[in-house]
Amino acid sequence: MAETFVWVKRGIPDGDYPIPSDPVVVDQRGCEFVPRVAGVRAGQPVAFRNADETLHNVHAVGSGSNRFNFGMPLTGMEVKRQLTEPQVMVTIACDVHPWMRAWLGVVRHPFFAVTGADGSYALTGLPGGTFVVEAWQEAVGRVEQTVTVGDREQRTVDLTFGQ
Ligand SMILES: [Cu+2]
Repeated sequence: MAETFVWVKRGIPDGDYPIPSDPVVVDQRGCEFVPRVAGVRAGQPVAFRNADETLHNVHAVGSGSNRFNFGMPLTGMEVKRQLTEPQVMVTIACDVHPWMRAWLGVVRHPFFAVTGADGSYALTGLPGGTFVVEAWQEAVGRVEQTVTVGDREQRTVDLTFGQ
């Protein structure tokens, strides 16, 4: 299933995982958010852009500092914000166009991915250990699976959503 957010929900050791300074870009284009689903590190900048010749806003419906709302009145404008609290997922809405939705997975570590058109994903660089891997998809919800991986071992984890 495409546009599914996959992340390691439990088992990642506490530690200092460097946060990229490059922003994750979320565009408003053709009255849709592009991309619709993305992952971002807690504290990493998110660049919200408006490519349309119409008014949008960005309404983040998260907890704590992941809750904000600002207008995007100008074509080509960009506003950078940080979502600082780990939270999977934070809904991003445009109140002008109720169908516009995006979802950001805000994670304290770098072990997350969004599935491609073929439904595949890859989580790389994990240390060995036992992890809970969770998948979230907007229409069908969440599923999780526990997996044990050795150092430098490759494992395939197929996550199947129930009916
Ligand atoms: Cu809009």
